[in-house]
This record gives sequence, C-alpha cells and structure tokens, in this order.
Amino acid sequence: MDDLNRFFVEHESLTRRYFLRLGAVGSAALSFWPLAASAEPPAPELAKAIEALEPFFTPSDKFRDVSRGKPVPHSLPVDKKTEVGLTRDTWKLEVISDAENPATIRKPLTKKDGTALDFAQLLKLGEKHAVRFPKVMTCLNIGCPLGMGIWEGVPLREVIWLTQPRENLRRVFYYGYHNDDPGQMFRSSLPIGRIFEDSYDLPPVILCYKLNGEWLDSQRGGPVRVVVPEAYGFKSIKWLSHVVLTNLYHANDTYGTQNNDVDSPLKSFAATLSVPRDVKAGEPIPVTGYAQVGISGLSKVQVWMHSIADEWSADDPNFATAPWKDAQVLGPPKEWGGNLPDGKIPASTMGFDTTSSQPRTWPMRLAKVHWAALLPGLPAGEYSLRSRTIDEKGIAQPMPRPFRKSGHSAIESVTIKIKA
Ligand SMILES: Nc1nc2c(c(=O)[nH]1)N[C@H]1C(S)=C(S)[C@@H](COP(=O)(O)O)O[C@H]1N2
Ligand SMILES: [Mo]
Repeated sequence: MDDLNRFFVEHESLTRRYFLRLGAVGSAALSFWPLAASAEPPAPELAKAIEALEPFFTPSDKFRDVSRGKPVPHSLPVDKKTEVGLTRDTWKLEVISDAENPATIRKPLTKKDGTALDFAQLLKLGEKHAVRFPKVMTCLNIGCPLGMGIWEGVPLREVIWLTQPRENLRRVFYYGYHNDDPGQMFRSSLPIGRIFEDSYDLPPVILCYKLNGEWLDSQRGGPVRVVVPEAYGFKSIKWLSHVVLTNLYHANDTYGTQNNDVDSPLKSFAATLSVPRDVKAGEPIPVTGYAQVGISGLSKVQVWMHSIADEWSADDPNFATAPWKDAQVLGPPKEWGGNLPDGKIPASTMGFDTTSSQPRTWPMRLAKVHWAALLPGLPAGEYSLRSRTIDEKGIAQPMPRPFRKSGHSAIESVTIKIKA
C-alpha cells in the first residue's frame, strides 16, 4: 500500500464525512446548482466554487471559434455577405444530384432554375417541422467543448424530400461558402438513412437557423448551418450553401483526409474547471468540473488524488484499479444561462417537459453536465488529480473507444501542491 492509500484508510471516517457533506451542498443554500437534498449544511468552500461555475448554456458570442477560411466567411463585410448569400435576405441553398455518382431525383433545387431554397421558404417549412434540442458542440481534434447550445431548425429530410428522390440515393454530402476557392472547401457527409430516420431516440439532423432562441449569427455559421446531434463539430457545416445527393457508398468528408475517424459519435469524458493550486496540508480541497455526456451516457464522475512520488503500475495505464471516489454530479441549474430569451428554455425543446420546462432525464445525453467534489485533506506533497466518467454501461474512460482520432477521451491529470 502506498502512503496515500494508507492515509485514505486511516482517514476513512474523515473521507466519508467529507463526501457526505458534499451530498448536502446546496439543498437550500445554493440557488444556482442544486445537488441532492440532505439535512447537513453545505461546505462553504465547495459552495463557493460551485457558485462560480460557468453557465450551463453558452452565449452565442462566447463559443470558441475554429472556423477556417481566408478570410473566415463571418469576417466578410456586409455588402460581400449580401452578394454571396451570407445574409438571411440573400441566402440560397442548392440541393442537387452528384454528377459523378448520380442519385435519381426529379426536382433538384438550383439557382439556375430559380428553385433554390431561400430563407423564407425554410422558415415556412419550420412552421410545421421545426425542432430544437440541446447539444454540446465539440471539435474532434480539440477535445474540450466549444459551447453548449439549444439548436433550432428544420430536419434536413424535409428539404431532401422536396427534390423527389427516387433511387440510387445512399449518401449526402454538403458544404458551405468557401470564398469560391475549391481549396478552401470544408465538406462533410452522412448516410441517407441517418437523415431520413432518427434511430436511438436521437434528434434529427437539422438545417439550423437559431441558437439559444436567437437567429444563428454569422460567426456560428449563419444564416444556416447543418447540426448533427450526435456528431463532433466537423459534421455541422457552417454557412451552408450546397447539399449533394449521391450514390457514393462511403464518406468523403474533408476531415477524413486529415486522418480523423469520421464515423465517431460523441464520447463521454470528464475534466476539471476549478482546482486550487496551493493547498495547506490537512485542508479539504474543493474541485469542480464538467463532463461531456456522449452517446454512451453517464452514470458517474469519479476523482482520484495520487501522490506524484508514488509510481503507477505500467500494466494499468488507464488507472482502472486506482481507488477512485465518486464526485457529485450537479443537477439542472436554476438559471440556464446562454442569454436565452427571458432566461427560459424555448417551448417544446426536445428533452424538456412541456409544462414544467424541466429536463425529462438527467444528465442529458449529448450535453454537458457539471460536477463537484470536496476532497479530504492530505499530507504535504505534490499530487495528480484525475477525473473520469463511467458511462451507462459501466465502462470507465478512456474506454470503450480510446483512440485520439475518434475524439478526446484521455484521462485528464492536473497537479495540486499541498504545503506543510
Ligand atoms: N463551413 C465550415 N463549417 C465548419 C467548419 C469550417 O471550417 N467551415 N469547421 C467545422 C468544425 S471542425 C467544427 S469543430 C465546428 C465548430 O463550430 P463552431 O465554430 O460553431 O463552434 O464547425 C464545423 N463547421
Ligand atoms: Mo473541429
């Protein structure tokens, strides 16, 4: 047994008390992030860290931006945007058959024939078909979420059906405005079945024109972008201009040419948000973080403090046998953030109850959730704090899909120094 484990065993009752107190935080004292109800008073140092957490939804202008393009399309002056269809008044979408692998469609939507779909027609379809759902936008290559939003639009299938497809339609690829330079095109693709039908209770793939209840702005890909609920960001093409119906039977995403796994749904993983860097020996340590709830869901977030002086066994690289402790997954916030109109969840947002506007399940899949833990005090030294998710099947991070090029799932480690 290493020093730290011995310490934990010796302080078993202390540990239990801290984790119990943790369960109490916020029943009455915390207005923003309620935890499970309990009679014990909250630990003030943790309550403070929880109050300081980021809002659940990200305001549109606070998303991290990873857009490509020279210049990036959202930076173009208004008259150029007007000219190239990057305003709501001038936007047009062409939906055509792929010349190289033609799908049989009766009515392509083209600018040439004056049949391209405009914004007013899209909104008209929205009157009957619009949906909105929460989703975290995460870049496969960056790992940390760019932002969490409520995305609203018309299911892409409604527009595809307008072309009256008949046969030889196996896939769809799509791209947006790219400065009329083929070298700058950023393209993504999906099997047609994913667009026609929403398996596994997923929301539909949409042509999105609103984020958090407001028009989708230019930086987020407005007037219209694709949003694929279960996918990493590269499937959600911004400044959408073309949808191509094809009989090609495999992916042709731009991201695929950069060695990425283009068939990877969002993974579950945990990370810290606030960690005290300097702590006194024996003092409890408040930490907070978030978890991305991937396609495999989330049953737990766990944390583990390990003295850097103690080596870890090379035959357990994922720390599967470490003495992990459960952190507290925070409940739905009282205030949702994200600059939602009137601070309210828009009516009939998927996953929310229509009358109470509370989430139907928690944590919500394909969203973020926050967590907190008050770690018991430790002897002086340098420690690694690690956090991990356990998915709904009981599988611990970084499994079941550990490879980097299908999205981030490595276990995070942050250093905490404890002074005598
Ligand atoms: N047209 C276009 N769409 C795009 C991209 C792009 O470079 N051009 N980047 C993609 C990638 S890789 C990601 S991660 C997301 C980021 O979305 P956001 O900028 O709204 O956060 O947009 C996607 N859509
Ligand atoms: Mo990305």
